[in-house]
This record gives sequence, C-alpha cells and structure tokens, in this order.
Amino acid sequence: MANVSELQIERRKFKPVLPDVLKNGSASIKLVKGKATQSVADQDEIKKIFKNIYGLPEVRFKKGTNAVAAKKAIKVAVVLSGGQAPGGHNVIAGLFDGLKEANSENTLIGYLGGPSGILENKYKEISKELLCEYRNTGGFDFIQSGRTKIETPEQFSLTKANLLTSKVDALVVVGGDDSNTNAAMIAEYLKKENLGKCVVGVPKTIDGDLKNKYIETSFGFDTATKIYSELVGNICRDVNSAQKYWHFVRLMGRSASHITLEVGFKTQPNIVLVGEEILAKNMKLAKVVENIVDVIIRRSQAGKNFGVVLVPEGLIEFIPEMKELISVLNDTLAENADAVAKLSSIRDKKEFVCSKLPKELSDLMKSLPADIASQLMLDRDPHGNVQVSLIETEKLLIEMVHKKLSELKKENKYKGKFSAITHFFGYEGRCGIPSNFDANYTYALGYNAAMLVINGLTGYLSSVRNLVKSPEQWECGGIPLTMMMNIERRHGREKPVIQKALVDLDGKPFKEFVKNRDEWAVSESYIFPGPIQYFGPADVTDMMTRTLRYEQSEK
Ligand code: FBP
Repeated sequence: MANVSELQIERRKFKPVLPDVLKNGSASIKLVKGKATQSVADQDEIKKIFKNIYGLPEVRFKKGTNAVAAKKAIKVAVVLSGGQAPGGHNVIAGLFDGLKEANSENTLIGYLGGPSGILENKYKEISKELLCEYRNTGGFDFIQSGRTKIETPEQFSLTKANLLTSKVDALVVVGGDDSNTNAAMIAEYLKKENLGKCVVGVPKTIDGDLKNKYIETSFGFDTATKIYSELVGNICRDVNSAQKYWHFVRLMGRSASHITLEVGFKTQPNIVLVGEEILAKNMKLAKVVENIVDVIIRRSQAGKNFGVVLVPEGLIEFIPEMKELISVLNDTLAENADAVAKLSSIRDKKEFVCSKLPKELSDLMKSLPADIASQLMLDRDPHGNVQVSLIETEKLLIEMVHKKLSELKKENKYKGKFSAITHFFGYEGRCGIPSNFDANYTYALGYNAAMLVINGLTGYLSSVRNLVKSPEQWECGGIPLTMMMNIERRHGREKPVIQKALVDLDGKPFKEFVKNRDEWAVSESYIFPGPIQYFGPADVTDMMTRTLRYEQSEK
C-alpha cells in the first residue's frame, strides 16, 4: 500500500482484545449445545423451506476441553456482502488468526466483490503479510463487497461446484439481514446435498437492525453513528453560531431509525423523526409536516429562526400512504418488469406505472414532486428493497414545510423566516476507521466464527454478547439463522427472511428519547461530540452507543 496516513500506521499496532473464553486455543474451548430452537414467526413455513437446518440448538463456548477442534486442516472462504460497515477487515483478521491458531495448516481465501465472487470463483488467498495492511482499517477494499443474491437452482449448483473445485470446507458470510438470509439458503442447500460443508454468518450492518436477544448489535453501527454524530454536532454548532438556517439532515439506516435515534442522543437536535413512531401513530405526511411546522413556529416566536432536524432515510416507507404506494409499486414493477424495461424515459415509465395503480395511489404519485416520484420508481435491490438511500425525503419535507409556512404567513399566523439547507449523511460513515468497540467486536466475531466452523457447525450466526462489559468478559457462541426468520413480501412474493429489528417503541432508548424531545425542540441543548478518539482516556475511546447502554440496562 503506497500512501498510508500517520493514523493508520499507529492504528495497525492496535491489538484487539480477545474475550477470555476464546483465549488459549481451540482445544480449550468447549462447545455447549442448548435447546432446539424455533423461528420467531411463521414456524411451519420456515420449517418447510429449511428442512435440514431448521430447529438447530443455540451453542455457547465455555472454557473446557474440545477433542474435535482442528485435528484436520480446513480451508475456509470468507465473503463480504451488502453495504460496507467499519470493521469488516477485522472480521477477516479474527477469522484468520482463529483458524491459524487452531491449526497452522488451515487456510483462508476471500471471495472478491461479494457473493458474485462465489459464482465466478474469483478469490484471493489471504496471507499474514497481505492482511497486515488491513488490520484495524475501515472499508471492505481488501476483497470488496456486492449485493448479488444467490437464489436460482443454477446459482446454487454453481456455488456447490465452485466450493468443491476450490476444496473449500466452510463459507463465512459477513452480511446484514438479507445476506444472512442468503447464507441460510446456501447452508440449507449444501446440507441437503450432504457435502459436509459449513456456512456461518457474521452480523454486519451500520443500520443496527440485525439484532435480537442474542445479537446485541451488528458491527459498524458504533463507528458509523460516531461519524454522523460528529458531523451533526458540527452542524448544530454552526446553527447556533449563525442562527439563520434550518438544517434538514437525512441519515442512512434503511428502514430502521436506530441510526437517527443514536445520533439524536449524541447531539440533541431540535427535531428527531422516528419512522417507527410515525407508522405506529398512523401519521399521514401532512401530520408529519404539521409537527415540524409546530416546532418551527414555536422557535420562531422565541426569535429563533434556526434549528436542526434529523430524518431517517427510511421515513418514506413508514408514512402510511407512502408505505401503501411503495408496496403496490413494488408488486406493479415486479409484475410488469419486462414492459417497464422497454420504456426508455422515466416519464414514460411513470405514466405506465400510474396507469396500473388504483386511482387513489395514482393521484398520490402524481401529486409528489417529480424527483421524488422518479426516485420511487428506481430499481429495487436484488433482495427486493426500495433503495431509500436514493430518495431525497428531506427535500420533500422542506418543500411541504415551506408551503405550509407560506399559507400560515398569509393568514398572519407566522411571521418568521424559513431558510433551509439539506444534507444526506450515509456513505460518509460506512468506511470509517473502526472505533475501539468495533475493532474489538469485529475481531471477536471473526475469531468466534472460526471456532464455529472448526466445530463443524452450519447454519449459524456468530454471536458475541454481554457487550456492555469489557471485551474480556464477552460471551461467545452461535445462533441458528432460522431462529431469526419470518415470512415477508419481497419482489411481489412471500419469502423467508431474517426479521429486521425496528426501533421498539416500548424499548428503553425510545422512551428515553420521548422524555427529552420537548426540551430539545425549544432550547439549544445541542451536544458536540467531536471526532472518534482512538487514543486517550478510556471514557472517550471505549464509549459504546447510547442505544446499547439503554437496551442492556433494561436487563
Ligand atoms: P446493508 O444492510 O447491506 O448493511 O447496507 C446498509 C446500507 O448502508 C443502508 O443504510 C443503505 O440504505 C444501503 O446500504 C445503501 O445501499 P448501496 O450501498 O447499495 O447504495
């Protein structure tokens, strides 16, 4: 690597802390099996689809002897799947070190460019020397990532053929809910084929929505929210200095509003929209706008024509009428894919699709600003998700707020000045240098994944928990992938998927937010968290997310 920053040189020396249970080698890590498990919902359907890997027991590692571990050398392949998240390289490092510690003859390859690398059999041998450049670094550039979904019978048999040709014994899929759903499908296929090959997942996504009782957080959430919080904090300070603009900041996170809520805690802006609350209260777009306008007017009456609004990127999918429109659009686009593909301009596509929609939804589509309507028509990703990162919801809100304020002005109910600026923070946070938390967590997840495959387990997600304690005390094990599944509608069809963890409105983080938001709305309670600190007092360098702290304090 030619150009390396001073920070990166220092950061390479960082030695992630391994949980005590994973220390001293695989032969001293005992595997303890729990009870058989069930999927979170739709048990009969999920069982039918995953006949061979359904109902597996949870497993935990404990100190003890393990005679099975690593007698025979194995070859493992790792693939990074979906959006980048800080710490991916440390998963590879932990995996590599865990495998080598168990048996120096074990080998690791990395499929290139995400799951398409499996299909094209494109990979890189991972060596200690190569890996050295990437330890504790952000990004996925060591082997890159991609969003290809392996789903057709041809793709499954190609996967099998390529794993056999390359003599791969186990595949580790580092991904979010969709990628790990895909991991479960590959595990099921390989198990059915009776090939003795393992598939293990690692919970990755900055969105923070791959979590449950056993997966306390996905990696990358900590670093990404710290980066966004620095940026939002800087905006809050600018707002407070210039006192002349309203900043509307859309934050990444796909459907769930976890990122927005966490950044809200860290910076305390005037308005934080939470998509899940909007859905639960069945708030129409007009009501969302009315609530924003209410705060703007209250602040304006106090002479404050400025403020900061946080908008989760998935908001659009939670507003009831938009949710319905998107859901019908998904089916309409899937059912008419060929006809839509033949039309060249977005205008023609829009007209064609509108002609297929029920009148009410067609009218709604036509009433939206042209850009937003076009953005709603963009291709779904291979897993059937609307690409919310490309929909400029903050602009839609500003336009509507502006309209409402102008009306109120005419009626003499508002005398202030509304000047708005937009931001979208998403890609800025996905490849940051991992925080100490993420550097330790990802290394442990990778090392733990090595222990799972060494023990011949398949259809599991690497689970490292007890995260509010110091890394030495973290608990390690595996959670059956099917345990987290339910049936959802994707691409116009019912599909098994890992259930997304949305913001729980009865959970501690949301309740904490509700306690504070009125104060944040009217005052300037802004917090300026500054950049991630990698060196210095532990209170600053090892600070974990407020979300995790609140959630774990419930127990
Ligand atoms: P994953 O769920 O794959 O981790 O991706 C998360 C994410 O960063 C979302 O927050 C965002 O909506 C999406 O990826 C953007 O996707 P893309 O990188 O394909 O533009």
